[in-house]
Amino acid sequence: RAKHLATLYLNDLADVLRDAIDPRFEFVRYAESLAGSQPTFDPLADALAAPLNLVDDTLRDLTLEALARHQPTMVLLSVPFPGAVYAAFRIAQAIKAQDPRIITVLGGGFVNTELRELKDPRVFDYFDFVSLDAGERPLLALMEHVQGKRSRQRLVRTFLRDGDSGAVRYVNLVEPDVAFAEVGTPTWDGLPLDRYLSLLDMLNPMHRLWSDGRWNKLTVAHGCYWKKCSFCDVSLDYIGRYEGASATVLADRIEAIVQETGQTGFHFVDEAAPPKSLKALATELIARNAGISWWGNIRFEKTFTPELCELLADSGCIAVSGGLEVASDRLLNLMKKGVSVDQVARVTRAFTDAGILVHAYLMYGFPTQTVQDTVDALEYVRQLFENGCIQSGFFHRFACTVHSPVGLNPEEYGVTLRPLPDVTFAKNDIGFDDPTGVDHDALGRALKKAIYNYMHGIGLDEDVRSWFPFKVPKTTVGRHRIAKALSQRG
Ligand code: B12
Ligand code: SF4
Repeated sequence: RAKHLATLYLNDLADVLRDAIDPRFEFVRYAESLAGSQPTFDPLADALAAPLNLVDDTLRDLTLEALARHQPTMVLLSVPFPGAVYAAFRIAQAIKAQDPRIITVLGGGFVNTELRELKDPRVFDYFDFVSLDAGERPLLALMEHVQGKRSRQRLVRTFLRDGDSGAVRYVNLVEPDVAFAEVGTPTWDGLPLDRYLSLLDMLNPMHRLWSDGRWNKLTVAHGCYWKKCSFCDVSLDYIGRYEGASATVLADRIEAIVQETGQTGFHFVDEAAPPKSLKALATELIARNAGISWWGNIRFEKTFTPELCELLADSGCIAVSGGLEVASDRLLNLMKKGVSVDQVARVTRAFTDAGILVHAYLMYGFPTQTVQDTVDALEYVRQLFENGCIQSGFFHRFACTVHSPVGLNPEEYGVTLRPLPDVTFAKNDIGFDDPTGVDHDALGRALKKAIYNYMHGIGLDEDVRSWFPFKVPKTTVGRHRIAKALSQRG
């Protein structure tokens, strides 16, 4: 509670910064709208041309301090989300103003997702190179280029500005990526690990895992072994290219990280950690008596038997999150999730019984979703809480992206895409029309209110219609449907 109150106090300070200095200020998602799905670089260019405010000034001072300390010849900036982009460009701007000879390179999840059709040469006033997808091979090629051992034409998955025409070029000499088993162990060497903010703005235990305290980050595999869900960016390398590593390699990485950081908490940042690898890893961790705690994303698939959940718990698993998406068998089928609501109930209950916290990612507004589907999905969610299957959840509004099966083949999902303007910068979300014509915003507000209360154990025995401020149909789901599914546990 003390930490929560301290976080609220920090949030008040953020309000002061927002009102007095920079209306875009946030601890996370800073100036996110300048970058996310922004077809042109104009908004970001305007923001970067504005005089530095107090926050920008502070960032510039920190950048210059780091330059003085490390004297780099090349600086790599990683932008995972749109909310990290503005700061990355401000850092690059400060570097180039200080010493234009320092080579700056941009990469990371945002770039991999949104900048695949980059055409605006102004980006290269800040960055010399922009790299797509897994960074190891492109970076090795770039280093050889910098050392004069490789021409610009032979770079790997790299955007650059052509010296003669000034136009943006994408160079991709096809070379195999470094295998996941060979990429090595992540390092945090030199970072002030004790000085990151630990925030606790929501008392929900899963939200707490995301923001409070520090977890070593590691992936169990590269990509997703399922790669079928129709709302997911399965056409992108970080989902679509699946590669694993042996339990010995993973456990060696874990031991090396514990040794370096002195910290034993791990967040496996896979989109969906593969159950077979988790089983092998858990067995190895127990054999080595590794003494770590870990959590991560999974698919709620039937391979996670009660016995496997017990094994994972014994190896240090404290929480899992996974997609139940729209709790409706018709829609789970349409989205090719490969799970049913009953199966999710049994799997989540097995995790809970093993003492592992379960968070469900939920979705609304999927193509063809009706008001009845939404009411029924909420009834399922209510029963999952009531039956001790899940302890935490969040409803996200479905967003169609250009890289997902829905965005690529909208007709298969009964929707039509709205045309996009010419894209020279970021491309990701795309508007669509669903003939169902449901007001998902209004329904979404009710869903969010309901789940917030369920997480606090409130309103679990009320009719789900009571959360909606307007008339909705009665649920068609039997009142004891989940209890029945659980009793059929084999
Ligand atoms: C873990 C994760 C989170 C965690 C982060 C916890 C943490 N503190 O680390 C949590 C749950 C908090 C989170 C939150 C969000 N996330 Co997230 N997250 C991920 C996820 C699954 C893994 C990231 C990761 O660590 N990968 C492992 C590392 C090793 O890979 P990597 O960072 O991509 O790096 C490789 C390459 O990109 C490249 N590379 C990286 N940087 C650089 C730099 C240079 C110079 C070079 C050459 C190469 C290079 O080399 C690396 C090694 O190959 C990714 C998807 C994914 N699979 O990557 C989404 C992802 C980054 N998240 C995404 C989103 C949208 C969000 C949210 C906005 C979701 C939301 N609506 O709330 C929030 C943002 C929160 C915020 N602060 O703004 C999107 C971003 C897409 C976009 N449009 O930009 C991604 C790509 C997933 C997706 N498609 O939806 N996320
Ligand atoms: S949503 Fe998750 S399980 Fe489905 S394809 Fe994407 S990463 Fe894999």
